[in-house]
Amino acid sequence: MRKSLTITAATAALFVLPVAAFADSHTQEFRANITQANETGASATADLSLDGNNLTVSISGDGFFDGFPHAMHFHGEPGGDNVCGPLNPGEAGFDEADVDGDGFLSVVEGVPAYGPVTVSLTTEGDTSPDSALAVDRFPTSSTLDYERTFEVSDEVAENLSTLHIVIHGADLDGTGEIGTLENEDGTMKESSLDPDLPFEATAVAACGQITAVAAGGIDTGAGGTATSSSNTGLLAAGVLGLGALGTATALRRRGNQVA
Ligand SMILES: [Cu+2]
Repeated sequence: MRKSLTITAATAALFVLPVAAFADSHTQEFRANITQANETGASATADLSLDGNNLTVSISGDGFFDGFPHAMHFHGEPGGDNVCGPLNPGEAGFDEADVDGDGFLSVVEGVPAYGPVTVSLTTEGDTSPDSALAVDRFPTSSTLDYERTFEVSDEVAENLSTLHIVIHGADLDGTGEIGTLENEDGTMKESSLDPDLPFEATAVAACGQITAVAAGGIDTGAGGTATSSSNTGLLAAGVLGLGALGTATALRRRGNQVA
């Protein structure tokens, strides 16, 4: 009797485990540990969940300039060899990357390493490179508190782990304001992308490589689609469990944008 019960339990496990694995296999998890550039002291963690072409991106940051739009992008040629590159003075290769020798890494100076904008992590609307400077649609808090689900191209979906998250906007001269950094002649130092924007508005604040999370490395219970009420609950629990997403703004945003 005891033996048959054991066999039954083991047999049941053989059936249950593959089913559970299959149920989660369509969702892939990624993460990016985003570290400071230009010695901003800012950092962030991004968690990404890919279900087909639907990508959910959650970013919790710390130390970003509070009260100014932080343009955030995926950078890189999908499938290419991009890297965040030297981001801070003193790092190997920084002096070569800092072409104008001003001691700061501008957006354009970072492009040879991290590549072009592939996706714009806007809070609403278009997410293409066309929205790279949509300053009214990016997070503005020091913790970013970003959460959005949107559709990505096959090319991006298949090559996520070759891309990088770059976060822009930094108070480089420590005045407590964006736009006070000046050229030697006293004029406003301009963005390398748009002369109407201050250099500090688009300067690189932080960068992190997107990497795949090994299956089973995190709770795959959150891997369901939003069509199942039980999986939706688990997804919400998983997102909330990441912490630092507790502001009313973030909750409203999530309510609007996560189906
Ligand atoms: Cu960017």
